Amino acid sequence: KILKSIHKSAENNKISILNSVYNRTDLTNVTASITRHVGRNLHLKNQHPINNIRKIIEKSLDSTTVKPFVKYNDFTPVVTIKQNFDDLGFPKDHPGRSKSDTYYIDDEHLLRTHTSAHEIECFQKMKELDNNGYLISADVYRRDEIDKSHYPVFHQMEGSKTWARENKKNFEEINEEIANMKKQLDQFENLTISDIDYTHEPNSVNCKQNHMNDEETSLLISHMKRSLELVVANLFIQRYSNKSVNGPNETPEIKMRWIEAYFPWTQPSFEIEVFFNGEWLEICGCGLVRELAYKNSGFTAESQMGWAFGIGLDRMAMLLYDIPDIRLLWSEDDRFLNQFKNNEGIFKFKPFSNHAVMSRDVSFWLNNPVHLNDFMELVREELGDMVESCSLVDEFVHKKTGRKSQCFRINYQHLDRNLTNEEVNDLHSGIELKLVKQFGAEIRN
Ligand code: FA5
Ligand code: MG
Repeated sequence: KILKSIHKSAENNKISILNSVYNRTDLTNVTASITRHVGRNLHLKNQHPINNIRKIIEKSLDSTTVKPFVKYNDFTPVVTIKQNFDDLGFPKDHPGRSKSDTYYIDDEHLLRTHTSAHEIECFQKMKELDNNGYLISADVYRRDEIDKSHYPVFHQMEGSKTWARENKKNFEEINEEIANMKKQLDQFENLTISDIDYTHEPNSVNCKQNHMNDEETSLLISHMKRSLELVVANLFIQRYSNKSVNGPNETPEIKMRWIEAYFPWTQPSFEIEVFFNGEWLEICGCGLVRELAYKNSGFTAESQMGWAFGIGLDRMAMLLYDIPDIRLLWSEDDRFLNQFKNNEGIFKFKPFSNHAVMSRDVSFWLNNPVHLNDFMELVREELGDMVESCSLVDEFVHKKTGRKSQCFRINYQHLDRNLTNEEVNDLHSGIELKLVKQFGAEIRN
């Protein structure tokens, strides 16, 4: 019996992901409900909406340039802290690094939180390949809340283009490509883009980089913006030209706008937003690659100039196909998958069921604070995809004891069938037990 328990605890101290085994440390917070998603690769799954979006974006970007972008679509999701954060210039106290936001495997490894984790290695490969553009698509992992548009695993596409600064020929090429893209953009009727003036005081957060002059900076910003405007236009035009989406006489306007942003490895940085169903949605971050990133890739100081972007594929898929719940993207149900058979275009998804949502609240006293994302993780671990959403509905501190009380509402819903009252009650008791065990919570009745 003792031997058995020793064996079990030794196993519990290890995590295995993609044929590698890691020893748990104090930093480890990745769970089985997360590692189960590794290897699903929805961005490469034939006739899947995420794969369709990836291909449309790849095609759009390849149309802007003579040499097609090099595609990297199967990088492992296990990366080092150095790759995901350090090499990209993330400050040591950046919130993205915290255990509440990121899935750590051990003291050195984590599940990448973005495709930018591969930027440095791609810059390095670029030198050997004699190609100045690449695209990466991959699964990424973030600890987050639970609702219809958030899932701890999603997919991003990253891309970048780089030129040597001293080669005058490159400037001709860039100008030609910009002119070509403008021509393509002009062909879209019903496209409105609102740009922002880029006139920044030196040394402001989003000013140009020191080693690049004004001409280089504005040329590259223009090349980047036109490339990404084309990507967005090519995605939305497919949706809007589909008569199943709109009435036969309607051609809605594609409206996008540029705003300023911040990323540690780009400067200046921007985001593109699209006006959709009455609101502005942020869909893509980008910027001019910082000198620091090229230097970390082994380039001579000040020799390179380029841009990079990252776009979320799941959110684009949900928007463009009208997919109402992000969990559906992971469904193996024929009623989901069959709608995408033999049609790689964009069309309106027909929801096939709306199984009952059953709500249960849980209230408890806590002696120590628990991060919201830790609560979400416990719920995910217990319920998997049987939770539609989960939120904190009430919170207060007892005046005398100083103890905190929290109340969470869990909305139970199975994607494929109705849950019974009994099932939900059992699941909910399971959550209560775990709260007591993991967080030392005291359930209030
Ligand atoms: C990034 O991840 C940067 N790596 C993007 C980048 C690349 C900037 C290269 C500059 C240069 P951000 O966290 O904003 O940035 O995510 C980028 C996109 O991923 C978002 O615009 C959004 O479309 C998508 N995204 C982010 N979080 C989620 C989420 N929880 N669920 C679904 N999609 C998400
Ligand atoms: Mg963002």
